Amino acid sequence: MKEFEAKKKIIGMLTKDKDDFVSGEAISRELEISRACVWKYIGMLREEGYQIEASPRRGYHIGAFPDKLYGYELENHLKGTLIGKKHVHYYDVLGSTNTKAYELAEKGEEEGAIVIAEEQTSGKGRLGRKWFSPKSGGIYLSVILRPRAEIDTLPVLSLAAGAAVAEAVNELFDLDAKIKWPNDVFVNGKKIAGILAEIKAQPDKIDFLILGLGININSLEKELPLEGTSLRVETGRDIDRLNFLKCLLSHLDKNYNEFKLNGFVSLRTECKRLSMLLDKDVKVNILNKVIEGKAVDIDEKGALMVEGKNGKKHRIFSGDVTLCREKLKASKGR
Ligand code: BT5
Repeated sequence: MKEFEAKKKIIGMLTKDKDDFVSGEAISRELEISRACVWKYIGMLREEGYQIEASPRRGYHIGAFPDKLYGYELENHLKGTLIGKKHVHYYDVLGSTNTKAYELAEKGEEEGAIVIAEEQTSGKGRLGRKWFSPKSGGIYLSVILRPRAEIDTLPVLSLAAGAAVAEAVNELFDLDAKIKWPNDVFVNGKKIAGILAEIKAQPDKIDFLILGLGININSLEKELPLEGTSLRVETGRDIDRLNFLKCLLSHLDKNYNEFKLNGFVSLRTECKRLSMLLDKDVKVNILNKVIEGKAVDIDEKGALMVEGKNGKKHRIFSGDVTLCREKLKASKGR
């Protein structure tokens, strides 16, 4: 049995009834491994930070969990059926989880596999920008997807991922997270998460899509750029990252399923409900062009519709958006 599977099963047995002890014999029987092997895995888990008490007569009991996203706890606690259910690739440090996921996908890793790192040394944003990824401050996650869909339908998956982050924040906390088209999640006017989708495709077929999510969880203000915030900063308390990850993966799985079944139809309604831009005056930077106007819709392909002062409607597929209110605030601050 592979090491990850064995540890996952042991944690599963020890957390079934957290107050109970589980005998070494029961674990050895269930996993079909020797008692010595059970002892070896328990030792490894302890080294990874799990507090596991051993009593000669009663067996093993789990006391405390480390603040690490190893992923052993995921399979049994996720509501969804695909994302994060099977393969979790965990790293203490990576350059970028998206780059690692891309490499794994090229080698054939399955849809639904996830890559998680405690820290990224070259976390990527869009267009060569950087993503601040302080150690254990956030969740740095990439999901491998292999959608059977037309390539022009894929941009909505970034929106669906942003919606999943906002849904998880709003489910677990008394906060009002909003999505900012095309790939940001905001809380109280500051950026709490960003999404980076990367695609490998042939003219007639999508090989895979890597959906990268960076969410600021316990990062401190001083570890983030001025425009960023974290759940800890907004709630004033330490957040259980594993609990948030479970909730996030469940929403991500739900939204991806919805995409596979019905495309962007009901996801569009949800994205519009969560949007912080609709009905607001915005300025959109698209490469060397700037469009100003009111954000009036997110259309059926996920494009942002902006109505200019002259009534002309612009259909925007990518770009950086600022709220005109933000511009005012920024200029007042100077
Ligand atoms: C994004 O790009 O927002 C996409 C971020 C995706 C990060 C994840 S982490 C897991 C996976 N692996 C990766 O290597 N990346 C993905 P963009 O819209 O271009 O925004 C980047 C801008 O956000 C930067 O230029 C900063 O202004 C700001 N920023 C950087 N780090 C931030 C942070 N931790 N919190 C808030 N804002 C940040």
